[in-house]
Amino acid sequence: MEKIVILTGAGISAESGLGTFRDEEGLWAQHAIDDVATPDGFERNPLLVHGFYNARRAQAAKAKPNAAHKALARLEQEHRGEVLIITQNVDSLHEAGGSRNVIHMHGRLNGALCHACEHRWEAPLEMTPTDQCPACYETTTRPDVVWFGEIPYGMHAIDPALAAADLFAAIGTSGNVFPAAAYGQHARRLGAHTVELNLEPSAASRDFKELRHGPASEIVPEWVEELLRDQT
Ligand code: BV8
Repeated sequence: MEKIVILTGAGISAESGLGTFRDEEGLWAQHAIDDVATPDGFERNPLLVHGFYNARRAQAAKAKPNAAHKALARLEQEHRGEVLIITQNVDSLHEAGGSRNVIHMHGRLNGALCHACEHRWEAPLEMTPTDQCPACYETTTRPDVVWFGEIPYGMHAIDPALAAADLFAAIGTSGNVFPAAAYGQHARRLGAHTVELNLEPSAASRDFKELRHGPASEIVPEWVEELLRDQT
């Protein structure tokens, strides 16, 4: 398996203490998606949305990568071919776990963006609606994340990577958010072997040839161990 492409979602960071979205006590249970993860929601109430992201930024700052993040970094280091992680997560636990080749398709909690001049910088722990953009001084700053209705980042790199993949894995994602939720079906149609590693079957399980269910911190290291053993 030369080229390995791995899509990750909130489930890979669950055991690091970061909330998922759709589990019963998940982030969306406490906040309406429309209010905190859409441009209109931000327009309506920037203080509420900054508060939502400030709380997650503070939580993410204390979180540590778990055995699943570290196993994927080991795979990138020891696998002979290329390993690319496409993450829907806005935390930086893949990088903290040692992964280098990571695309944050839904943006990053630690990123800040100016709506007026498109300048990007490392976000402070707390962002407020009156922050000034360091480049144009407008008070049009926002978290550099991709909200519903906005175009995900990295599409120019993601599509060719899916086409070239020999192995596509989805880890810790419920398969509810597009375009990521269609990547398994897409990669399979383009010839990749597909595997889903998740706590339980997802909405996209039928797209995957191989299903491995259980906590990521257990099943991901096992899976990586097998991949590296088979390559010798
Ligand atoms: C787009 C922001 C066009 C950052 C997020 C109607 C109107 C408008 C749009 C649409 C529409 N219908 C469909 C769409 C498209 C829309 C969409 O998909 N809507 C859904 C709700 C139907 N998508 C968009 O708008 C996207 N943009 O389509 O632009 C376009 C597209 C392509 C090309 C050109 C143009 C933008 C989507 C991005 C939205 N932003 N977040 C943030 O706040 O974090 S989405 C949000 O959900 C997060 O990014 C999150 O990553 C993502 C997906 O959730 P998951 O990661 O899967 O997390 P979830 O909780 O759902 O699942 C966790 C899983 O882990 C579970 O299965 C659980 O069992 C498992 N798990 C739990 N614990 C463990 C575990 N697994 C293993 N171990 C454990 N311990």
